[in-house]
Amino acid sequence: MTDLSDPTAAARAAATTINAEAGIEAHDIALVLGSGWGGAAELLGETISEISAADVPGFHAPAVEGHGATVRTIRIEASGKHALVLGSRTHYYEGKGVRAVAHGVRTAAAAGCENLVLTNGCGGLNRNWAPGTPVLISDHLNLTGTSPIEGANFVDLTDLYSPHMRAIAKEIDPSLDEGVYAQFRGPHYETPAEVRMAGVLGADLVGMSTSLEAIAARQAGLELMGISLVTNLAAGIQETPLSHAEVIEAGVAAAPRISRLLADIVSKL
Ligand code: 8IG
Repeated sequence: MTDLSDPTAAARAAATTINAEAGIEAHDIALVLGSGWGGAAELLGETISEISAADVPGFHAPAVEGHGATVRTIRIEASGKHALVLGSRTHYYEGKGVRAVAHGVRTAAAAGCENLVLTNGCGGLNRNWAPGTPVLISDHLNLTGTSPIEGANFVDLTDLYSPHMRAIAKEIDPSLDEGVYAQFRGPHYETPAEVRMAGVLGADLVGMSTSLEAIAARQAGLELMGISLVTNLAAGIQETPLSHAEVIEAGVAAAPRISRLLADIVSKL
């Protein structure tokens, strides 16, 4: 088990392993693939190397079934750039601490990436977003009560979700909606009252990842975008209780379309 007591050193160690495995000096773009997004990698180009996340210093085996577990390097066919595809993430609700949550993003920066695409599956507050609808993240509400940043580092979060990258995404699919993502701690889903609260606060999407990673990414100097797959209407917005099976099912059904969308966006970066 890699010691994360020095997060920068841990990220450097992981990046060294990944770059060496791929036989390249640096990667260009990192992708974190959340629920439903696993199919995008194949469409990007040729996989140069793939290792189990468990073999990369500081990474953990995924806690949730349906989340991939490899770290892959892909040569993007359209641009010749190298994508670092993180098929799993550590969620804050796993209780491993914020260093574990931020490690993937910090590793991406240490591996040379300048751009980052964070994907997730989440609940939607907008009734017009049927399960399977992709939504660009315009901003977030971090409701976890914590930060991945340690010490007196007052990191600015203006335009955290790159307007430039969002514009590229909307060029590819002009029908893409945008929304504010609220990260709850989880792992329980929200109560209907909490979903109403999030709505009053300005949230359009509710999830359990992404915000903390985005903050760590900004600190690391990455230009990032976030894109959510609405796999369910948030609690109380839909009539029936939420189930993880339903989440997986919506992801599977939407996979071809959102994989194509993500690959097209990344090809333009
Ligand atoms: I997938 O409705 C998925 N992840 N917090 N709420 C929260 N996280 C989620 C949800 C949801 N759906």
